[in-house]
Amino acid sequence: MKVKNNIILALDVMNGIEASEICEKLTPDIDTIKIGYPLALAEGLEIVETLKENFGYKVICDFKVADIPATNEKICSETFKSGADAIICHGFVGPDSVEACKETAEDFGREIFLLTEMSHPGAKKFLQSDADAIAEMGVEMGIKNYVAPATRINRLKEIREIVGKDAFIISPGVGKQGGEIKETLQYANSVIIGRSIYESDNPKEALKEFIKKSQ
Ligand code: NUP
Repeated sequence: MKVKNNIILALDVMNGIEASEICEKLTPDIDTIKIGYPLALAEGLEIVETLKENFGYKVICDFKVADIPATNEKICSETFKSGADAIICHGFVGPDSVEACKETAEDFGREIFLLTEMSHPGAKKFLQSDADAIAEMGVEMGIKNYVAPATRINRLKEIREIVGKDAFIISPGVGKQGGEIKETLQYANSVIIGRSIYESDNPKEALKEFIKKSQ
């Protein structure tokens, strides 16, 4: 996946009108959007097609898929049917569950991102101790795309070492969660930024500032 300016916008606003208003301000500096449960539950999955048609974005659905294989397959199918270019899946559920996501993505000609360690403080409690093994599993399974935290740069670096230089890592946690864009982009291919942009009084300026800082 190629991401303009190496910044993916996390569009966690609660309605389609607000989403469109923000997108209008940020185009053309952004070409990839991540939506999650907040906007998908508020507006329905049709929001994916709306964003793609109106703005030409690539859309990643952050549904953190974490169920048994049969259910993962259904979740991924519905998501790809909506037009999503990629879906984020949890790794802790194990290889069979992840394989179901991977195979469904291949059937649709789309992509999955494997979530390793999360960016919030609570991820240290359970997820961190298994994150390296999750990344190793991804490599063994031939997965090319990963999500790893901007909030713990040493962990991001370690996960990069495991997945290798050709893997594509997207990294949330820049801005509101405390991560720095330039440092993060030393190890990640793209950052994911939400509130620091869409909650800003001037989202366009906030985005431009991140682009400047990233250089
Ligand atoms: O580990 C993760 N941390 C994280 O923040 C995995 C994620 N998918 N996210 C998502 O990234 C989170 O749900 C939100 O959509 C975005 C970060 O947004 P913000 O903290 O920049 O507002």
